[in-house]
Amino acid sequence: MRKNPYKNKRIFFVIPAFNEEKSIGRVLKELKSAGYKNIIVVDDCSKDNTYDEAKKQGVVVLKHIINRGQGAALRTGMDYALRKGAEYIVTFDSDGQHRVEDLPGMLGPVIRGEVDVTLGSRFLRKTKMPLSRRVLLKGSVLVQWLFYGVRLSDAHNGYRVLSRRAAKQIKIGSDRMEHASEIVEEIVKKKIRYKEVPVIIKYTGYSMRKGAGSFLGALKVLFKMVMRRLVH
Ligand SMILES: Nc1nc2c(ncn2[C@@H]2O[C@H](COP(=O)(O)OP(=O)(O)OP(=O)(O)O)[C@@H](O)[C@H]2O)c(=O)[nH]1
Ligand SMILES: [Mg+2]
Repeated sequence: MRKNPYKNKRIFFVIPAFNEEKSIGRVLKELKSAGYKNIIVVDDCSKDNTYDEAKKQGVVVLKHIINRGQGAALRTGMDYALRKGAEYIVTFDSDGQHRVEDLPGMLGPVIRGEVDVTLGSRFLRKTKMPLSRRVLLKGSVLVQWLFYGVRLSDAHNGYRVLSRRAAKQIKIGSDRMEHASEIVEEIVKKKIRYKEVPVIIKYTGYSMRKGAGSFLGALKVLFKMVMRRLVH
């Protein structure tokens, strides 16, 4: 496990969580044992024990009283982190797919002031992933390129680091999964300096069984991305 090399920086984690009682405890333990302190979980009205499991780890747990979606949860967590004086904000998943080992690589370019945002990319390194995911993710990359004019290697990766300045500039209006393309759109529109950083996303039986997983769900996100572009 790589320890936090930036102990003197105010790094805040915003972790959206929906029905992740099985994984949230382990994710939080790993972050804490690597020396990361300011952790905010946003429980989006989970039906299971996500809230209690997160609370047990002694981190801040915010709760939505209805399920509002991952985009809305990020907004809640980021607003809170900014109010608490965050210098850097990391958005990190609660289902165990993101690796703590990738944090120094993600944080470095922002902390050194080279860019204001780093976006994790699972396509800059050879990554094992199910074919259905590869096809859908590449579909989003294509939609983002054709409809938004932004050419990234990965379009829907929840692993990001934002400087305080970038976090203040980026407005997330989409409550659900479309927020990922909206964030990229905001970065480009507001000319925020960014860089993609290779990360490994872990695909496990657990991650595949739940979540945005369904093919239909992913197609819906793609459709909404296109529609958003057509009406804006
Ligand atoms: N707050 C909140 N979090 C959510 C919601 N849906 C998903 N999440 C969280 O957002 C993160 C990513 O969601 P996933 O469903 O795993 O999406 P993904 O990783 O892009 O897609 P997969 O490849 O299917 O895992 C996880 O930490 C989820 O717990 C939601 O409605 N509200
Ligand atoms: Mg996931």
